[in-house]
Amino acid sequence: MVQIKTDKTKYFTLPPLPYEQNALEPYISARTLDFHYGKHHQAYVNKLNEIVSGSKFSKLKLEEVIAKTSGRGNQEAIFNNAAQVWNHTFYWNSLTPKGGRKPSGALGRKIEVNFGSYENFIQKFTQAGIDQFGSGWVWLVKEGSALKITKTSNAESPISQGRGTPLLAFDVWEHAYYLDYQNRRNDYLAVVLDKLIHWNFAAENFNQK
Ligand code: MN3
Repeated sequence: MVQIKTDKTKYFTLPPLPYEQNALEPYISARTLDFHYGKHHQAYVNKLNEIVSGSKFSKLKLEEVIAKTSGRGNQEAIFNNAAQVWNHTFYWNSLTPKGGRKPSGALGRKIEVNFGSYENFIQKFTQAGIDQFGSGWVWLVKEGSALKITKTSNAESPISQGRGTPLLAFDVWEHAYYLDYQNRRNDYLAVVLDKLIHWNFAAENFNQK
């Protein structure tokens, strides 16, 4: 699981990208990362710091802020920004310029058993991304002994909903793909699943307890 560092003076900080901004080209451009990481992700961090300033939430870990504000209507702004900080960090770690291989080991076998084949998994995951109406996320999750593909809206995630351990996150907000793929969310899903998935990161999450 990703640990997000906290800086006591700023409460929450933007974690460094795990690769260079142009490392995911030509599949995700440096320009997209400049906006998506440098502007959108940074803005969630900035907004979160602004609205928790002086409150009890400024002393908590990011995961605790998410847990304590999830489903509380009056804490919606704190929840949305905290959850989006967490979700994006998890998403950057779900991608790697060294993708393009199938998962191996225990996770590879589990995907074949659970979904019938790796190709079936890709087909179902892509369909979930296409079917997510509006802004949201698609996740590969371990829930009990099963793997599941989960869709969430806006800032929601499996951790905010208590629905298992996330293995991979996939951002399907328009800002994730519009500069490179315009309205073609299906092309973004197909290319990134084929070229950029960080299966070793998913396996680390899968192998936890
Ligand atoms: Mn995003």
